[in-house]
Amino acid sequence: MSPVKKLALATGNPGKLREYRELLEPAGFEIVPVEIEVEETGATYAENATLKANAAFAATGLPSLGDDSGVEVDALGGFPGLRSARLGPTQEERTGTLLEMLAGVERPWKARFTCTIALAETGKPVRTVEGERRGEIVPEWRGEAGFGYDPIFLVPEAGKTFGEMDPDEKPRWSHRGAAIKALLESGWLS
Ligand code: ITT
Repeated sequence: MSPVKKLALATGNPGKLREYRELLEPAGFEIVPVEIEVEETGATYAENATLKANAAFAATGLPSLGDDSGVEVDALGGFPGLRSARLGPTQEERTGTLLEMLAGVERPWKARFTCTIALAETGKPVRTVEGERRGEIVPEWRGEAGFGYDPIFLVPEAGKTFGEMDPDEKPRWSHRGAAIKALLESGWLS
């Protein structure tokens, strides 16, 4: 068996950390969480993911991942997008704010979730991969699994919100599952 390879992950979000562990540990990686305040000043998900990956790399010297994600609602012109973490002080308030903005807008509230992962490591430029999932926002909370906006994000093909999916089911449908798969298939981690 090849030795376990350590990967740092810059995140303060326990839900994200759980998903990286679930997908990358079986592939032979140990995820070392790095909780550092990174100001998300980038103009794109890739720039923010790069800021996070670079911060974890500076702190650990390990190959390091940064993840920047967001939900984009078609009827709101892609809002909140890059600002998904800033709609309120708690996730409950963020979800409430988004639903308030949509009140009165005709359904379905089509949306997409996107996840960009940056990899920073010694001697190489930072590289990024991306995953997305299209779906729709629903007005009531469904399910308690997952984190963030999961209970209000419906995957129509699955007939469930992310909040109603088991931990091993969400990645099969999710933006993050797709991005992590792309990262594994890139060969950059070998
Ligand atoms: P970091 O420390 O990794 O930056 P964060 O929660 O600030 O954690 P983002 O800026 O990427 O991360 O998150 C944007 C928002 O979107 C935030 O409210 C997240 O909870 C939410 N979010 C991200 N991925 C999600 C997912 O898979 N399901 C539901 N909500 C998600």
